[in-house]
Amino acid sequence: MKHFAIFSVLMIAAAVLIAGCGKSEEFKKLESDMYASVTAMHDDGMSMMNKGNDLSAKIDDAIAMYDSMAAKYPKQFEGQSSDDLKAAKEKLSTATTSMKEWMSEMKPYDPTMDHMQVMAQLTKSKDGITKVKADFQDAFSAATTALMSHKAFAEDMATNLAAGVKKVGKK
Ligand SMILES: [Cu+2]
Repeated sequence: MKHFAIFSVLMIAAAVLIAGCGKSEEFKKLESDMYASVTAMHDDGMSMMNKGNDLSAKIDDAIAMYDSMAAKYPKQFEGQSSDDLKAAKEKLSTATTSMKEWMSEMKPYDPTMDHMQVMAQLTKSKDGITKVKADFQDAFSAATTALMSHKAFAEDMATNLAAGVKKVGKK
């Protein structure tokens, strides 16, 4: 009789676990922590995407400026190009596309799903957004470098032109 009672308790415990709602608190916490971390990375990705759009607009301005200056002063612009700006813009656009793809593939967290499945899904999402963020970081540094170098060149040229004008004026 005693053995039977213990057996019954075990059967009930097993039944509760198998019923699904029996996901342990520990597993639930692992899942929700992981989900929170992926969500935070998504938010980072969103603000990176906004920053990417701003930089892309700045690059468009810089390319327009470059083209008009290069047309006006072909001699001074010899050997120069706007390829670095264009390459940086391409990188920004690729990162933005990856971010949008990642978002469209992102599945909502389903707490009723099997723990291992949830963790596998969230790990895949986290790896994906980690790569997207790295792509943005890479594109930002390319964009910043290109914008700075073109700004420096334009400033040098403005200085040289002003000096040239002064010389001409003195003659
Ligand atoms: Cu988003």
